[in-house]
Amino acid sequence: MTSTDMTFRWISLTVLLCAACQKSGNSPPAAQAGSTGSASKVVPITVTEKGFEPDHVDAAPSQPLVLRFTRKADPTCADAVEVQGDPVRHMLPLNQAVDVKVKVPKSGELAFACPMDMYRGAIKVVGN
Ligand SMILES: [Cu+2]
Repeated sequence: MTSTDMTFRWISLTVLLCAACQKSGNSPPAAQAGSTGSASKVVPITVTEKGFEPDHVDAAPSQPLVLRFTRKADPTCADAVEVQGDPVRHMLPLNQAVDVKVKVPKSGELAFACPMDMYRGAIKVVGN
């Protein structure tokens, strides 16, 4: 009688645990399911008092790449970013992520910098 009682306790405990883990395990992937449709790799870059962090990004040759700049420093002269070969000056409002699509070359580097060219960074093409 005691062993039957124990078995029943174990079963109900297992059922309870399973229900709990299914609940917590299910919701996060569902929330993240709707990502961007493009296959571009997104690289977060933060603008701090020290400049761009990280200031070097590795990329595969001709890889579709998006630099997601978020400026955390204020004031800073890096309130905008210019990417080599891109005529657009991308303004960087404080604490707001700005996506900049870049054309990664087949080899070498692609530089980016603040408009005064004080803070610099570069995308390095690797694995060629
Ligand atoms: Cu500057």
